[in-house]
This record gives sequence, C-alpha cells and structure tokens, in this order.
Amino acid sequence: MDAYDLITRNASEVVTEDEVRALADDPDGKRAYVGYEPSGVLHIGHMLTANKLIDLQDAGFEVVVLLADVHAYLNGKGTFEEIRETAERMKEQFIAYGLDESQTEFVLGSEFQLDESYVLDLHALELETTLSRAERAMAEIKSGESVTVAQAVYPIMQALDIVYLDVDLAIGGMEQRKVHMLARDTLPSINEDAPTCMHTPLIADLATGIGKMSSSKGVTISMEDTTEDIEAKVNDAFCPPTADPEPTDDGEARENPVLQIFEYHVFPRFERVVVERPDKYGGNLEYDDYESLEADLESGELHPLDAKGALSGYLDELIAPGREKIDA
Ligand code: NAL
Repeated sequence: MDAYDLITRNASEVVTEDEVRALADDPDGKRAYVGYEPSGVLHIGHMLTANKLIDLQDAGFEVVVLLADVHAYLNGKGTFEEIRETAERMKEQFIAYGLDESQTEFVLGSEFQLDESYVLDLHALELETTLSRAERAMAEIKSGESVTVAQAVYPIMQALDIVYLDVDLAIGGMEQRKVHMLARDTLPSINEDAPTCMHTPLIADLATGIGKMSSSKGVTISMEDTTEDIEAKVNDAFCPPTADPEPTDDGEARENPVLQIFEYHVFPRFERVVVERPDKYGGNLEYDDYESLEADLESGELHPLDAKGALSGYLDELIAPGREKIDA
C-alpha cells in the first residue's frame, strides 16, 4: 500500500485530499494528532482513531495524543483531579492497545492551555466566533441538554490547540468535523494556517445498527469488558446478511455494526481473519481482506453467527492487553 492509501484508508472524510497528498509525499517529521477527553475507560470509539494513529506511525508520522483534561472539565466530566487520574489510565491503555510509546507524545491540555499567550490567543479567536457557530460545532460533542458558556469556549480552544501543538494533520471521528471546520475558517484570522484534517467513521449502535455507538447510551465495547461480556454483546448484535440493511419502518437508517467492526477494527490490525467452523458445516473460512468477508456474508456462504463468533475472538485479542492494565 502506498503512503497516501495507508494514511487515508477507512477515512470517511479528508480535508483536503491535495493537502494530505502533500503530507504523504514527505511524511518524515510530520506530526499528526488526536485529542481525547479523558473519561471512563478506553472504548471502541477511541480504538478506531487509535487505529488511524497506528497507520500514521507506520507511514512515518510522529503522533501526538492530547489528553484533553481542560476540555473534559469544560464538558462537565468531573473534577480536575478525577480527570487527571483518568488521563493517566488512558495513556497506559493506549500503549497497551498498540501505540508505539517511542513514537507517541502524550500531552495534557493543561500543560499549555493556561499559559498567558495561549489565553490571549484564545480571546482573539473568541472575538472571531459567534456563539451560534460555537454551539453548532459542539452539537455532537457536548454532554447534557443545554449548551453552557464553557462548552462554547471548548471548540475554540480545540482549534487553537492545533496551532499550539504544531501539528500538520488533525484526526478525529466524524463528530469532530464541525470543530475542525470552525478551526479552518477562524485560524487564518489570527494569521495561522487552516489545518489539514481527516475524519474516521462512526460505528452504528451494536444492538440495533441505528445511529452511532456511544458510551453514554446503548451498547458499546470497552477495555473493561471480559471475554464473556464481549461474546454476549456481539452475539446480541444486529447483523443481517447484508452490508446495506433496510431502514427501519420509521425510516431510520441502519448499518451492519458487525461488518463495520470487521472493516475498521479487525482487518486493519490482523493480516488474515479465520472464521472457525466444524468440518460438518464446511470447515474454516479464511479472509485476507474485508471485501471478501462481506461478499461471503451477503451470499450466505458465511452465516452471521459464525461471523459473530470470529469477531468476538478478534475483539477480545485487541482488548486483552488494555484490560490487564485496568486489572493491574
Ligand atoms: C480533541 C478534544 C479536545 C481537544 C482537542 C484539541 C485538539 C485536537 C483534538 C481535541 C476532545 C474531543 C472529544 N473534542 O470529543 O473527545
């Protein structure tokens, strides 16, 4: 795979393709980052952007993980002390998950976001940003019902962080895209470049295939799950024999989360996927790429229950090292 294909594989959106091509042509010394609000334990959403960071490390990028303690505080995720403790735990879990410690810089937001020059630049950006724009940028990130002033400051700080961390490529899930667009539009007003961004897909709710998987509601998979938890959740998952399920009777779009997890979590991390089956059911199936697994599920060659059995095993393997860090 060439550098551009590796850097952009499984991305939902690249802003802009030309800018990412320029980075891919000379990745040496280039910096990419993801920021995470420390809250709870690592879950499958964190793992999806982490997969992208691993791709970027393989392509030669330096990777910065911002443990966004001030952002989590502004978003009502707890006391500063609690958030700091969670940040330390998340860092260990990211390394256990497979981020190369020697190629990854972990930064706490509070290490630089309280400096005088940062705060003054923040106020300069606040002057350039309407409240309604900030509110729209937060629509898919904020917790709770109302938007607080703290949550309006949040996306402006996120934009400024891209400057202060000196990164060439900002990565986030699709829920971060409006913050990144705000950054592209407003940073030039303080004489900074519009940042290059790339967004990873969101996985549908495991049980229903409707909407997106979230740690605050519905079913998700996290590093706290035991092998048995994973088996139970995956067994109960929505998995019709198609990658393109019909909408619900109410017209809500649906995805196949089992296939999504194979595509975005399993194939990027394993060279070959083996679905074990007894000989009387045709014996094992082996796949070198996601597309052939999807085709077999659609044709009926691969039964959803067998696909789920394999998925549980691979997810368990991905999660096991991080789970040990929690138990330790
Ligand atoms: C991500 C978050 C917070 C601050 C950031 C600063 C720079 C780049 C990315 C950042 C957290 C993210 C979340 N908004 O929803 O978890």
